[in-house]
Amino acid sequence: MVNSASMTSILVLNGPNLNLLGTREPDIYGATTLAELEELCSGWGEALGLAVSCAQSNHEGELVDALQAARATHAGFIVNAGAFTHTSIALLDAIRGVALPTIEVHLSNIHGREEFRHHSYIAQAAIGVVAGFGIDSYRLALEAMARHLSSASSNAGA
Ligand code: CA2
Repeated sequence: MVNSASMTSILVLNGPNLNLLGTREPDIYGATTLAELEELCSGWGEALGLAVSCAQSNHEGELVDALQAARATHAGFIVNAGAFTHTSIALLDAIRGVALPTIEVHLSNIHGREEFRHHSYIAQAAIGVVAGFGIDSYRLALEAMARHLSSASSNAGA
């Protein structure tokens, strides 16, 4: 049993329509529901020494609020902003403003899809992007976050 009080907290934030995961378009987004994905993220995080909390909203302002509110209690963000990835300067500004390490994730390979999905505003503020591996994109992002945070802390004061 890991003591979550001693673990680094990470917020996994999902944007619009991701509450529909597992219910439609399984050919693109897979058959795993959002609740199942959140449970998996908690388990993957725990194995990496990360306490994962999860949130989802269909509303741009609520996503901005969630990022700002998490600043005091979290060490980094894994963000799938859904379609707001391609449109939202507000989310870009929020991630820049909060200034915590952020990894952008996508279930699908946005670069292999329609042209309008190729550009991401979020990517400009992210330390990295993982896309195209279905729910494994989140697992890979959590692994990358754990490595990033541990190398950042071992370099602190160097
Ligand atoms: O591939 C991803 O993770 C996306 O962020 C998903 C967004 C899309 O707009 C981005 O371009 C790429 C769409 C999320 C919609 O999720 C649904 C899930 C199940 C059924 C319908 C929509």
